[in-house]
Amino acid sequence: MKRTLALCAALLMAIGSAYGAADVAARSRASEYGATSLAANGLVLQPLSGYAFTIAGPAETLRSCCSVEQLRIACAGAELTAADISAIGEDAQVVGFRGWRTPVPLAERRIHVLLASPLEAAASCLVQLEPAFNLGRRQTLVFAPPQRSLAIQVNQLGFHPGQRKYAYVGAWLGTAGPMPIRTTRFDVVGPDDQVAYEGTLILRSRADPWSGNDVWEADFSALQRPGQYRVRVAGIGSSDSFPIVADPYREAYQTVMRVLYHSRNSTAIESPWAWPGHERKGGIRPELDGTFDPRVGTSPLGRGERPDDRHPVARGWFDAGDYGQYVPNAAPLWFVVSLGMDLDPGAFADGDLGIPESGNGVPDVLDELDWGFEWARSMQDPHDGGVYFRIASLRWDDGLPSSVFLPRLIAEKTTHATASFAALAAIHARLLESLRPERAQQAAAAAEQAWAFLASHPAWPEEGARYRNRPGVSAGEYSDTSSLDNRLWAAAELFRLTRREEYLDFYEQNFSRVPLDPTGEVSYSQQAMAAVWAYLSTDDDRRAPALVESARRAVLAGADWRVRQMEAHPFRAPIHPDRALVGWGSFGHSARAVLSLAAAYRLTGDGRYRLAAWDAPAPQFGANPLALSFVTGLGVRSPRYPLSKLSQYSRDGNALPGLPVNGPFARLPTPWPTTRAVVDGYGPAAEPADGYPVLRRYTDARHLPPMSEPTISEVARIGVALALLRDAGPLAAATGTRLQAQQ
Ligand SMILES: [Ca+2]
Ligand SMILES: [Ca+2]
Repeated sequence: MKRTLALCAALLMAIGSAYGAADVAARSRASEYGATSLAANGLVLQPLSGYAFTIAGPAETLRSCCSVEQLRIACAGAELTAADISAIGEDAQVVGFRGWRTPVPLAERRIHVLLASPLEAAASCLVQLEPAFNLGRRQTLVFAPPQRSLAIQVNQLGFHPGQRKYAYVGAWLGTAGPMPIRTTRFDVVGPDDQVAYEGTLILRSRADPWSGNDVWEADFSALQRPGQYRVRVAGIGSSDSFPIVADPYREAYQTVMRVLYHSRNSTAIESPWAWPGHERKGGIRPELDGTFDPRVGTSPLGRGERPDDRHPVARGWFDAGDYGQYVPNAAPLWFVVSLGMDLDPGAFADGDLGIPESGNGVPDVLDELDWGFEWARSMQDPHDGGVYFRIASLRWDDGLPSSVFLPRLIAEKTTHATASFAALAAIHARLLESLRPERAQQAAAAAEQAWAFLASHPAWPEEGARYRNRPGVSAGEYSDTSSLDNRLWAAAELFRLTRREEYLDFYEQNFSRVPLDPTGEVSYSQQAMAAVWAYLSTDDDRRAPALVESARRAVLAGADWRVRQMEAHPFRAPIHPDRALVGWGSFGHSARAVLSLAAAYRLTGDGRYRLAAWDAPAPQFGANPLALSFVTGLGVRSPRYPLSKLSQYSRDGNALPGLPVNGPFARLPTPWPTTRAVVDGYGPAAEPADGYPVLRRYTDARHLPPMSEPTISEVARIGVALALLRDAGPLAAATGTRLQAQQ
């Protein structure tokens, strides 16, 4: 035993100094299971602190655990007894899948060991897993106190000097519960370990059901000097390194919004604009884009279009993991860019995205919208102004766009798509009015033609009903049981553009018929809050003062709700307090709350909204129990397997940077074997099913759309949110003095 230890001591000198890198390697290896395999008995030892560590390995070989005898641990040469070990816990989770066509779930078991007393910084332990573990032979792992610990979670993109700054300290040991935090002191250190700030940890939530952790908060808001820092806790380790810098989201804004360029149809994606490895030779072949689905001509809004007739469709962006393109789903992009322009026109510049249109005198974000508008216009029927709902393949696409070989089918016109189109075209006309007047006129005419179609045709699908695919079609249906909100938005935007009374009348006569949910996002189905913002932003004396006040109250109610949730949530997430509702990005897309908060700040000047807006992105970028950024390529560690064909089939198979994955999901829908396997894999003793902490229910695998599929509307929401947190923007007007005054 001692001889082995002496041998390993030398080894450890090398390993110890590289531990910061090693824990990242261990972490990324865990997410590589989907691509490689657990079959090699690849056990990973991940230190959580100086007194706790996790052994992770394939569930079929690493047996359920455990006694001290099975787990022989010798620290600094002395074998530990039961008295030296405070607790041993375990948990299990599906961490990925092997194979694509018939995916095999890869279940990982983790054994968590809590020592009674911490190791000295230079010490180490040898952990011997006996054959009883089903490993076939004795395995030896080395534990040393980590330099960087995932038990300290922080926004990995950093902080503006004037904003509030928090890190969170805590970890979960499975069945052994929260890892106890044995100190109440923390400091913040620079690259040379020089202490820049010292503070006291405050308990925010004990045995927190969201994370399983005891959540301790490290508040270092008072530290405002720009630099590169880590939060350090004695006995635990340090956080990831992060900057305090005037413009922490400059690069992130560009990276996220450039997803739109990479998602363009009908063009080669190439150097110098493409990310290396993400070049591709073209979009869908023009002759395939598109033909009418057999149902179009005979649908209630059809005019006898013949099956298989060609109707050329071009440009736009692929909506999500597949290559379908949907008008109501794209419409929120115009809302968020328009909102961003209302709140801070200076946040968007020509040249800021590095796209082919950089340098043409038009803000790049508007160039990008114009690529989308060209497509949306091609989805409008020039004969009557009605708008086809979507263009998509019969079955989910595979491979790159240029390898799609079946004609893409244009689906029926719907009232929902036509109204969403009228709204987006009206916005397009307004945004381009001074920059490209001819284009603006074209967009305005298209918007009004769509509106005229709505006025002269019955609603379809009828109010209360939703669009259903015909048998054999697997493209998205995007359930929306009302088009009235879509129409309300179109009316408000057309009024804002034209100031014509008929649009004002429609809005004012129908406002009370449309349910408002200020806490939700403007989406493919819920567009009432977009209508409200358009009405509120139209400076016109003819508006009814009571409806202006209603609109204002709705915007503020949305922001107030978010502020309240952030104050209550252990990780300051702007989300509903019911944990069962976590999903589809509600936690993973926390930055989107900036849009609501910035709008409220504009209306009131109340600094609470501005401070909350700066807090909002943190859970998305690492201040979460997994210490993981939920946007590919951003932060210290981020997902590698988004559901994105453009990623999967890129030159090296690497994730396209800037994709916001949905992240944790409380109750996965289980019509698929993959999601079923994940739900069944939480354990042990995960019954009732909610016993496994909600914010740990995330698997980085493209097989799980509810966790891993990004969409273009989410890209735009996050991108514009980050654009508003710019150095010179209104939200950044904070100085240290003002921050103090407003707390
Ligand atoms: Ca430009
Ligand atoms: Ca709707």
